Amino acid sequence: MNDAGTHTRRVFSGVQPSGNLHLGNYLGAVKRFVEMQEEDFDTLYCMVDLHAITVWQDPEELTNATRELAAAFMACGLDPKKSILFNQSQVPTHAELGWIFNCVGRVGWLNRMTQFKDKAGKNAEKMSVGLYSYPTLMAADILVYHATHVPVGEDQKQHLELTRDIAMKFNNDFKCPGFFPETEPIIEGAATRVMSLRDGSKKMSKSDPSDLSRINLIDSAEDIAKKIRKAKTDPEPLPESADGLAERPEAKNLVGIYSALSGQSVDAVLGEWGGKQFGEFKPALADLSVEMVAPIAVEMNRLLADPAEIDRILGDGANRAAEIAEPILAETYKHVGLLRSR
Ligand code: AQP
Repeated sequence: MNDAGTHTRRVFSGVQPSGNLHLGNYLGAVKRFVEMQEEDFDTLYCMVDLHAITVWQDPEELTNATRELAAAFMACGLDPKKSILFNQSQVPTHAELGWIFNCVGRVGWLNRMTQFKDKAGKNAEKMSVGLYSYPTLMAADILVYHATHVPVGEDQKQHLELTRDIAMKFNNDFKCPGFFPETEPIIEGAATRVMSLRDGSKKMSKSDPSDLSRINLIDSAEDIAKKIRKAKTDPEPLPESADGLAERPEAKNLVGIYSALSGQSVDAVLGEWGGKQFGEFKPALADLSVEMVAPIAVEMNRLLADPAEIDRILGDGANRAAEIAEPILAETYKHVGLLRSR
């Protein structure tokens, strides 16, 4: 808490280093991270590697993916001088508070989480315990900094509601009103739910087996253009207004991407493109996507040429993050009654 007795305006958000960052992560989350870095907030952005290992990760690839994600963050505009950039496993307080929250959260609450059901499908029995308790660790990631605001895509809304439930239960159980803040989700990225380019009913995702389903930020200009050209569409021309997109998920997705990348409203995009065929619209979308996304890969490759510098930035970020988190964890232990004598 600050001198005024309120929580410092602090942003925390994380992305899993579980594969290439894609356009959905960028438009749903990272673009907003960059804007919030320039606003009146302390900002912490984390590569949540402990979340990534809730499903199998090849160890060498995980290390590389963590550096790639750090490079992607910086190439998108996150500045380690303005924001704290770090990977989760270097700050052990996340896991320590996560355990306490495993004891505060209820099994019934976790049973309602749709992301676990989506990821586990019919194989719930074979999933790791970590995947099931993912949301309690996510609550710890946020609350170990007393973060007040969390920018995320729409798919994370339910996890943030759980974070608030855990904060409130902790504050009630241990009679410490206001100790953990009621964190506010910021679901207002340029496009909060970008869908797969191959199936407009599925979200664009790192783990989709088809690389054609997503635009990776590391993709070359040629690949970006090819993926837009091959994106699934329907045979109708684009409608004149947003209502006409209601039953057309693929068209809605491509128009949404155009709108987010150009900064124009969906109605403005349809004002220009309504009545035209995808044969005309797709080349324009490909050009716009290449213009906006391809420079990110160029900068990422430049940063990745010096992995030692990336490691230095993450180490420095972890030290700065730990300075905020450790006193909050120490106070949490006191509330719970856990003895600390050293
Ligand atoms: N398709 C999307 N549209 C908008 N926002 C999205 N986000 C993810 N996909 C979309 C947002 O990106 C942030 C980081 O996500 P994450 O990597 O931590 O986890 P995720 O949501 O599980 O992402 P993926 O791509 O779907 O990864 P896999 O396939 O590994 O599960 C979050 O703020 C998320 O909302």
